[in-house]
Amino acid sequence: SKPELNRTHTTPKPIPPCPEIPPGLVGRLLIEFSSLMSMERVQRENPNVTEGGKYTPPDCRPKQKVAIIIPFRHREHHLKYWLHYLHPILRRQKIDYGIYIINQLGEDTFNRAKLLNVGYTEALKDAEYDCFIFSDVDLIPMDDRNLYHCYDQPRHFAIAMDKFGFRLPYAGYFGGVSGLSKKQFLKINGFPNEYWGWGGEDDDIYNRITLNGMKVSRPDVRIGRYRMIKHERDKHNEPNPQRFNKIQNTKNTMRKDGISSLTYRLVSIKKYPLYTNISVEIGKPP
Ligand code: BGN
Repeated sequence: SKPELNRTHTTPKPIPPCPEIPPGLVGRLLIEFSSLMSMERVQRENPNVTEGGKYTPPDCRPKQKVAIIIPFRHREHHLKYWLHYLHPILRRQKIDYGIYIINQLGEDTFNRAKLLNVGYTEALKDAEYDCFIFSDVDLIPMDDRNLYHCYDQPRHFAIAMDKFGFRLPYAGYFGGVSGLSKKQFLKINGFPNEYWGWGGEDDDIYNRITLNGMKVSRPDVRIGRYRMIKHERDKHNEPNPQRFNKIQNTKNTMRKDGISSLTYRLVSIKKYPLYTNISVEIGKPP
């Protein structure tokens, strides 16, 4: 039999579960978008992120595996800042995560919620995620105590954005950054596929949550603060004139329109050092 000393040397240390509150958080962060940013710099800053934008804490076992889904088209400049700020935050938060950019190909009308459904589906083909965080590419949390994992109820993270004076714009707001467990997501049949153009899809998701007997969970208003990167209105994402009617009908549409009715054409999956890019054709409004 081997001597005791030798055995302690070769047996891997058991890794403890991650603590409820990560010890290395710093709290309020300085977020600005005026310094030059390059992907090479962000890569150099994040050598521990593995191919496709994956990370697992080396020193503890997280309870959840989190897919971060970003709907995307023509926002390369914003993506650099998002990766620059979020990778270090998520690392301090001890999150086991992967980053998925869901890129809508072509120039037909943008469809944020359908891209989020695609992200959910494609992330699950890649790994066994239990939690899905849906984030716009231009939203950066200003406090790392806003933990990017899932909660007992569907979570709204971006509750105090600079453009709304660091307050919720209305009680049922669910836009910007939100998170649902796999179970919560399936309970609402995912997100609507039929909101083409800007607005209303987040309100439809909020309706789905409350109509299915769940309640939105939110951080403290001092912690759920966000900076939005300023930008011009996107082309081919005009305000959807049907949105006012559609959000009145969630109860009748949610069972047929959702993850159960999702169709799209997968064109490519590319693994970059800091994220996975999934390019898809999702069609156009009827
Ligand atoms: C709301 C939009 C949301 C958007 C927020 C914040 C609609 C539906 C008809 C009222 N909802 O008014 O989609 O996230 O503003 O900009 O337009």
